Amino acid sequence: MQDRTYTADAEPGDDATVAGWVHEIRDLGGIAFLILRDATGKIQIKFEKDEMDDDLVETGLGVSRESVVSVSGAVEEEPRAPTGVEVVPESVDVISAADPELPLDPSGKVDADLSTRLDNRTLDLRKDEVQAVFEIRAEILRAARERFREFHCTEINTPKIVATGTEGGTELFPITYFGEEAFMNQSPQLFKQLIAGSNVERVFEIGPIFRAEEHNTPRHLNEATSIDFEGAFCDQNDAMDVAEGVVKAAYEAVAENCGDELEALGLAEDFSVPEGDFPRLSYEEAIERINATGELDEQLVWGDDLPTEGEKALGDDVGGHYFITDWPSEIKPFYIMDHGDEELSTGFDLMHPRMELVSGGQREHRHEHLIEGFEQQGLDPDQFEYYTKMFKYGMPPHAGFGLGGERLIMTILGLDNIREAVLFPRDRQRLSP
Ligand code: AMO
Repeated sequence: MQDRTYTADAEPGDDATVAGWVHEIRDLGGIAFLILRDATGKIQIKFEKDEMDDDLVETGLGVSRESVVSVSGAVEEEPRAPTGVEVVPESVDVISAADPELPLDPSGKVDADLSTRLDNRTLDLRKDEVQAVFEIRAEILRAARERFREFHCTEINTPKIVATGTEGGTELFPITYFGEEAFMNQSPQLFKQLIAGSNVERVFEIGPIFRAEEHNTPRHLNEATSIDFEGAFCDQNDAMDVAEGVVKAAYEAVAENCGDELEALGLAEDFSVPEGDFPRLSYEEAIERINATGELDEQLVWGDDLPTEGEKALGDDVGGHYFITDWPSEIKPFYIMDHGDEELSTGFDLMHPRMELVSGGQREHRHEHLIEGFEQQGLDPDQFEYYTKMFKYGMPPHAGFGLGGERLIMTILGLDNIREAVLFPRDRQRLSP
């Protein structure tokens, strides 16, 4: 709309047209206020009933909450108004009247459960604290992109419809692709490696991954956003440096650029950026420390995957982000390289005390070892020939990682449920909206 002024830009002395949603109507008798809200904030519209045209008063005060209106009038200074100014209306135009029966209350006075909120995201996002999550999400992704560029990475986009999966066959969503079986991609893993093997060398991708996991938990989605890195001539330590840099950049950007949003979420006082280097514990040290906490009924032994309670106990013990390195090869994917000694892999995880954020490692770049890895994993190397073939034409050593975008946002903001970090989550129960 050409002549529209954002509420935040309305200055005393202006003749302005403001447009937005009816947040609230406060009727005090002879005087009444319509509080109008837009993306920049709220403004008070004053109705002096005896001094104004009846039709104008009726339209302005008769409109239902959350209707979209446009109001033209003089902007005046009013120290008692929440923003120090108010509009004295000359005309009120109801552009889109809202049904008075709202499925949720955007003023937040009445709480709604998460499911009602997700079913009505448009209304839910009218709340400052919900909008703040997505403004911060955008800032975190912007900061991640910027940090990757500082690490000389090129942003890539890889296919999401694929012929084969890599992260475990049971977790694939099958689809039909012109009569052939295909799948939604679980990870850009193989594609990012193929590009790192060209002389583009360092790449990143921020995009969707699809996991047909049955479990329904506060930290799993069936469609998540993965922040992926892959770099030629990198080993696992370089990849850990990049992962640490990206996670810290996200915290720093939120601290520097999201003051109002943190305020809306009630986090402004306590928000802090992680300090110092993230400790790097070997898997062996990790299981020893978990066993020493005494939190588990059974002691962990070499080769065990870390149970959620074990991760929690270790997270409480370490008290901040930390890496777990040198995992047993048998519990890491086939594309992760071993450390000379076949027992030990170069795989690593980056943990937040609440959950795993990242997995990564140096990759197997030797063609014959890669083929053996596929076979050991029970995968048919012939199906992956498009990938393995490129390892015959000059594949440098390379390393990378995948960082869960929603888990990053969730842990930075202390959200209880990962679904709060996604506009339209996909989970076991939710395919729409
Ligand atoms: P992985 O499967 O561990 O590794 O995934 C990497 C990170 O992605 C996030 N993540 C998820 N977040 C929410 N819901 C899910 N269902 C989900 N699954 C994964 C987690 C996890 O740490 N190809 C490797 C990465 C690599 O080695 O580069 C991979 O996909 O935060």
